[in-house]
Amino acid sequence: MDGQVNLDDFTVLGDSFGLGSDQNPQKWLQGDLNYNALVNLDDFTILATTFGLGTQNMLRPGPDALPPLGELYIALLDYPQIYWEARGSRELWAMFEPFESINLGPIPAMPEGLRAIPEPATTAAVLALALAARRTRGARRDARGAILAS
Ligand SMILES: [Ca+2]
Repeated sequence: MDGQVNLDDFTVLGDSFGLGSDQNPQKWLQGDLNYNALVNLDDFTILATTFGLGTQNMLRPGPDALPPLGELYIALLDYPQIYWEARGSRELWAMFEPFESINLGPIPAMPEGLRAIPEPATTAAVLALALAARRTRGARRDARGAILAS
């Protein structure tokens, strides 16, 4: 973090990603770019948005030169957690999608934690809706039954 946003900053953020709590607040120097003590996708979004500003792309000169975000995309492939969280954000991912299509490296496997979360949550939500619907139907039938009985 030296005034230029570059791959060193991403590495720092990547190594702190997911860390931070009230007891263990992360610092700006550790990648907490929005000063909320946590290092998460919000911080990565800030980094990605400002990535390459104030610097020339010196990483890969010549015909293979990529824009800075392309270099960030390649670095991202080594951080599955950030990669998959970033993919989950449509706005953020729009910045990286062009690089995904030119096959710059193997896509990391989705981390266990991320794979486990969405599906049971969806299943639970569907079940809750189904139960609520059944309860509503049951209640209506009861009410009608009560009217008929009286
Ligand atoms: Ca933060």
